[in-house]
Amino acid sequence: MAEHESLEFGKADFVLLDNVSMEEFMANLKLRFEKGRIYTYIGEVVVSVNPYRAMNIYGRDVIEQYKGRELYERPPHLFAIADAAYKAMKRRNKDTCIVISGESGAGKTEASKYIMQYIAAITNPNQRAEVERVKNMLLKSNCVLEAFGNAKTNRNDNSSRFGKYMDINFDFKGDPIGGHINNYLFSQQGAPDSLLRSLHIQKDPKAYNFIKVGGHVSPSSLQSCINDGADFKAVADAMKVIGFTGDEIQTVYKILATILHLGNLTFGVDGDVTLIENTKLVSVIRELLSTKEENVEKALLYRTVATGRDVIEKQHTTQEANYGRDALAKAMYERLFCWIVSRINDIIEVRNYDAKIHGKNTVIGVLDIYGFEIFQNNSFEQFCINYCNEKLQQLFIQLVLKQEQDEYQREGIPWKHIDYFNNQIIVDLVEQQHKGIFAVLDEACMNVGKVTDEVFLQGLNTKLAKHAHYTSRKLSPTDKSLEFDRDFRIRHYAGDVVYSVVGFIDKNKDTLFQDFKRLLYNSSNSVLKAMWPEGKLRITEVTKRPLTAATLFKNSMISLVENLASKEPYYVRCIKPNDVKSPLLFEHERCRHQVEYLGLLENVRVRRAGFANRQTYPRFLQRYKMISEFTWPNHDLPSDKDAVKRLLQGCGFDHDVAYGKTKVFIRTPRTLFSLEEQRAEMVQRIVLFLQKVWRGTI
Ligand code: AD9
Ligand code: MG
Repeated sequence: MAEHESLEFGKADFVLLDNVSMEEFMANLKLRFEKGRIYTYIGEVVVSVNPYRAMNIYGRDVIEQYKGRELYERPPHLFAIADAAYKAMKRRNKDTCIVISGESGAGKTEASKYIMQYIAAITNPNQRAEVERVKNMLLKSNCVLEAFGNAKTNRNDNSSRFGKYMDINFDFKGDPIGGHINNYLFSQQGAPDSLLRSLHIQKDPKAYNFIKVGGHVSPSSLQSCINDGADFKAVADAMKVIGFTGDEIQTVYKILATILHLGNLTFGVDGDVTLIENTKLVSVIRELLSTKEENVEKALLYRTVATGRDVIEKQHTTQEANYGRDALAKAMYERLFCWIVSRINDIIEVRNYDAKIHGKNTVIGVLDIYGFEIFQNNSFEQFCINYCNEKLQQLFIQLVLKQEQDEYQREGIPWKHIDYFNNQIIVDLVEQQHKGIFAVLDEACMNVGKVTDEVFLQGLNTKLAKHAHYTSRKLSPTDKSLEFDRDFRIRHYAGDVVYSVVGFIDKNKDTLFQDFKRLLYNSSNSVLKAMWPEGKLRITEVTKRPLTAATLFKNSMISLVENLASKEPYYVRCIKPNDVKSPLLFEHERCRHQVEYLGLLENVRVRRAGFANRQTYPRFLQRYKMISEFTWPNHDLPSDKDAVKRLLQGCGFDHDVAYGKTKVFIRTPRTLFSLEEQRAEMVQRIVLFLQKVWRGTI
């Protein structure tokens, strides 16, 4: 129950709805959005609706209002959640995490930035230089990652093309002393074009003049081909501040330039010989990569294959050469991004060993990850994203229920089981060994002989024919939603999604020819070389297949969830109100759909089935003592618990509450509501009384 919020703005907590129905939920969400109240609670979960306009609610003054306060004392806000996570960490010495979810453009990244800003603002009151340095680096690293990892898409002008989890480490004083970033990138995401767009580099050949042949790339000339030049300058500066060396920054430019040139490279044929049409570009690329010219050409036109003990060179067809070139550009960009993340991690890692060994070192994690996606055409990427959301939903179910249960247990309150849909069955459908979808996909990729998407689909149909959450065109031929033979459908917790198998095999395999890895490893540029350690292996030494994209993703999701599960979670659920970035438009159906698949109604129900509100006895008294003669202005009962009992009995609410060891639990929101109303009335009376005293009329 938040202060300073009147009903004119709707209910600040969905738990307070008269009836938990979709209609009431939506009406409240809409009303609040229209009144500029973009945040609403479900207990301790923040539901946020993207306002698509600058809100004057993130300033220093607002930060001050939330600092050290309890959740319900102020209007719902991200700062309140950030503060709750920070307080829990500091007071109870617990690792906490903030999980931000929602679909593309819903406001996750913005939310994560406000949360970081809040934490930066409330820590280090003594202005310790070392802590300021760490804070600065953490904030700057965000800027660099965004520059390389975000792109303009049709859904979001600044879309994160990677999921990000950032741990911030705090010392015993509660000041940040370091951090660590994990990124969740798809091995096969995006074409080089879109990756380049992410840097605002135009694909206009005229813009390529910035590279002076000779390998020197000057930042200022690079800028001239960047739409938003100042952005890139800021990024280079940020990299310098974080601690990237001059050589490293130069190499970053060179890699970006190489990717640009690769995009311009074309292949042709002469008889049965495949050749590069614009050979001048090969020299440029050679310069940029500090390798030998013939090696570049060879890697682009041939692949080395080991047949038994023999090693032969096989010429690419033009199609293969095109494919190889694109794979190289993608792989270079991905590797660059991952390298940047790992360099940032080296730099922001907790260095203060004293703090590590002697002091307590606790963590707040912030997860900004892609939400559930249903597109017109859903492919491997959507499949992974939606699997990720199944994992997070599973965690949410476990933790929300577990947390409630733990708290009731701790406080000695009887607990009654709540029914909910457990999506473990879908998680298993995807990740189970041998018969899960990822396993079937990996198996199909290992096939000798025919490796096609169709073979994969057949595998699914055989292994999963009876699974309640899986079907396909073959298994349900009359189903209208399955339009094509290539379609299969998963019944996700958030709804049905039809996927097309086209591209699954390709996207799952590491498609980069070994020759490129060796080429890059053999560069005399030590920074570049270090990015490609696997290029060290000779062709005959490459025995293991690299892990598939599905396996890598699955492993990273499993460890992410393990990590989150070890922490106390706080949730931010972001909703996108419309598809046209309008601050005014609340598209009902669009929002309803999100509320549905984020499981928000279920969330409200779980929350209400237990106790809507809980407060420690002293806190409760502080807030409501004026409504009872037994407690105002002070009570003379043996304990605060007795006083709270007396107060609630006096108001006739005794039947609706449970008394725990340290907290009072209020079952229905209505009770809390009445208490609030009575309180407001008393406050009003007291104010009037004081005014009279003041004016001397009493
Ligand atoms: V994606 O999955 O990375 O494509 P996000 O991260 O959910 O997506 P983002 O935070 O980038 O979305 O928000 C999209 C845009 O909405 C921003 O660029 C802002 O223009 C706008 N936005 C989001 N949140 C706020 C806010 N609290 N105040 C004002 C906002 N504008
Ligand atoms: Mg984002």
